[in-house]
Amino acid sequence: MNSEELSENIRKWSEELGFVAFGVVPYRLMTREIDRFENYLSLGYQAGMKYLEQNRNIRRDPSLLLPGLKSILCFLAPYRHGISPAQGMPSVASYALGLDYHPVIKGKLRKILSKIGEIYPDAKGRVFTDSAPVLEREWAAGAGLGFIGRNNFLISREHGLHTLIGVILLDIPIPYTKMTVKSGCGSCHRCIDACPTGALKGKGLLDSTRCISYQTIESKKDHLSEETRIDRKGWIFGCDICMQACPWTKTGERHCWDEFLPLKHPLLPEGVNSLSSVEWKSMGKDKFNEIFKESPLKRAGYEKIMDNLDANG
Ligand code: B12
Repeated sequence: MNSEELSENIRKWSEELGFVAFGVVPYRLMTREIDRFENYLSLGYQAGMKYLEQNRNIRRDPSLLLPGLKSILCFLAPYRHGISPAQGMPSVASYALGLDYHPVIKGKLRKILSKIGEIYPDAKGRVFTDSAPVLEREWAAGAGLGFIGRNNFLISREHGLHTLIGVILLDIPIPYTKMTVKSGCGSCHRCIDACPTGALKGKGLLDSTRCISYQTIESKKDHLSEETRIDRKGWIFGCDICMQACPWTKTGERHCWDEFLPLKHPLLPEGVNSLSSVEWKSMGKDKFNEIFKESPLKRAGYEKIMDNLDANG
C-alpha cells in the first residue's frame, strides 16, 4: 500500500471511529510558534501552570518525543451535545459532562495506530491528546482542520468549536493535507466582550490568571487567595463563555460521541448538569469519587470543586 492509499485508509478508519476531521502536518521545528509561546510565558499568562514552562525544547522540536518523526496526524473528536446546565444551577464545561476525554480519545487513536502497524510493521508512533508538551492547536490549524479564533479555539468551519484534538506522531511520511483555513473572525470580538473577567487579550492571547477555566480546574489556590478572587459566574469546572459567545459555535451538525454525553450514574439519576448547589455540597467525598472516577472532574478533585461552589456563593 502506498502512502496515499494509507492516508485514505486512515481517514476511513478515523471516520468509522467517529472522528469528524483528519489532517496531516509534516514534521518541522516549531520555530515561529515557539516565539508566540515564549511571548505568552514572558507575560506570565501561564499563571500557576508550571508544566507550561517546562520541556520547551520538546515544544520546539517534537522529534524528541519520537526519533525519526515524519508526520503529525491530527484528528477532531466532537462533543456538541447541546445540553446546558439547568437555569441557575452550578455549571460544568460542556466538554466535561461525560467521561474523561483523555483515555477515550487515546483509545481510538491507538486503534488507528495498530491498523497502521498491520500494514507497516516497522512504523513507530505515539498518541497524544492534551498529554504531551506540544502545541496541538497549531498543528491542527497547520493540518487544515480549522483556524485559530480570537478566543484561542481551533475553529472548524464544518464542525464549529466543540471539538477536542487528538494527535498521532508517526515515523513514516504521510501526504500533507495542507489547505490553509482562512480566519473566520473578521472584525468580530464577541468573545473578548463576553469574557466577564477580561481574560482574552486579543492577538491570540489568553491571560490564564484571569481565566475562569484555569481558576476552576488548574489553580491550586483557593478562591480566597488573591490569584483566584474573581467572579466565576456560576462555573464550578471549566468555562464555556467565550465559546458560547462565538458565532461559529452553532456551526455544523450536532455530533457528540456517546462517551461525552452527560454522565448517568445510579447515584446521579438526573445527570450531572441538573445538580443544585445544595446537592453538590451534600454529596460527600466518597460519593463524589465514585460518581466522577472516570470524569474530567477528578482532575480538580472533591475539595477544589467544593471550593469552587463556595466561590460562587
Ligand atoms: C494549558 C491549556 C489550557 C489552559 C490555558 C489555555 C490557553 N489558551 O493558553 C487553560 C486551563 C486556561 C485551558 C482552558 C481551556 N482549554 Co485547554 N489546553 C491547554 C493545553 C494543555 C496547552 C495549551 C497551551 O499550550 N497554551 C499556551 C498557549 C500560548 O498556546 P495555545 O493555547 O495552543 O495557543 C497557540 C495558538 O492559539 C497560537 N495562535 C494564536 N493566534 C494565532 C493565530 C494564528 C493564525 C495561528 C496559526 C496560531 C495562533 O499561539 C499560541 C502559541 O502557539 C492544550 C493541549 C495542548 N497540548 O495543546 C489544551 C487545549 C488547548 N484545551 C482545550 C480546551 C477544550 C479548553 C477549554 C475549552 C476547556 C473549558 N471549557 O474550560 C478552555 C478554553 C480556554 C481558551 N479560550 O483557550 C482544547 C482545545 C480544543 C480546540 N478546539 O481548540 C485543547 C487543544 C486540548 C485538546 N486536546 O483538545 N486550557
